[in-house]
Amino acid sequence: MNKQLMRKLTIVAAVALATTFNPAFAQVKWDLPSGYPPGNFHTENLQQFANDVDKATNGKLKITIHSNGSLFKANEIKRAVQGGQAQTGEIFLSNFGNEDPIFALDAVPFIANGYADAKKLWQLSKPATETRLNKQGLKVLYSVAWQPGGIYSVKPLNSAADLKGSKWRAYNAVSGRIAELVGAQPVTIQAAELSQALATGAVETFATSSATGYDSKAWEQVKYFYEINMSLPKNLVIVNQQAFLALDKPTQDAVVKAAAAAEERGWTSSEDKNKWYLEQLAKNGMKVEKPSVKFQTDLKKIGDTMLNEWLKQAGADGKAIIDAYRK
Ligand code: PCA
Repeated sequence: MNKQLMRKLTIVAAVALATTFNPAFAQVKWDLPSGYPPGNFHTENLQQFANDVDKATNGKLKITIHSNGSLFKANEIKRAVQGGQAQTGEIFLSNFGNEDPIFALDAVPFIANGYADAKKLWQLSKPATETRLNKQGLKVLYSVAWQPGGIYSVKPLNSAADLKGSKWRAYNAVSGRIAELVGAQPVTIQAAELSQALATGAVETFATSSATGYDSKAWEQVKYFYEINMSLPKNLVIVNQQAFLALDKPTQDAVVKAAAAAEERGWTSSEDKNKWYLEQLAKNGMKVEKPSVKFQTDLKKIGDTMLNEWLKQAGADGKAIIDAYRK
């Protein structure tokens, strides 16, 4: 081989190496599993987040959303991100209340009454939540609340006693505890399987947001929605810390910036869309009603019991959050 050709080949090889292995050139791909359908407001927000990151990094970080539990089921996503099977993911925080009571706080009934309260509770519980997740190798990107939870039922409900014996869809420890306290039969089902569970009659009653009732076409089996304003539990978008730290600094900054925008946008859209979701339930033939005073009072008592239980489990950190929140 002559010297000139040799030099040319060396240059070609060097350029190839630089573009393949130099992190400044490499494109990074992240998978982002979520448990909710593509048209859900959380999922739309996730997609916008991914688009923003793509744009801000000139295509260097590509995030692919896998919605509706298609890559991992809702309650498996956290472990998948911890284990690095997915770099990032969206979790329903209170699904992990059995790992740590702090994760269950936003689902405990009647602590937060509306969006302003729920935001305040998040600001106050964020440091404790982040510390725990950091210890598990996770970083919080952003968090958005679901619409205030109400109770769906095949039959009309006038008091908590009417829930007794009904097949109650539970999806985490908190909703399971509600079932116990009202004497319902808990059946564990994630949102992606709710439509099917309703169709087969496996579920007659459940508590969730207007959005999930809409996503599940609840009206096909369920006639009643009671606006209980039970809680505004949150989804959290988390990332594996190692995957995050493997990004170059400008890309990390772009992710953090897009996440902050997504958090703001998500809370606004959650609140704005609540009315629309409720209208869709009514339009499709459901009775969307305020609960009777008796029903509301019964549930409030259950909420008090659950908050006391939570405070016992959550110890000093939990008490500090609630004290600050009540101030
Ligand atoms: N929808 C999800 C989580 C909370 C909510 O409002 C669900 O029902 O599974």
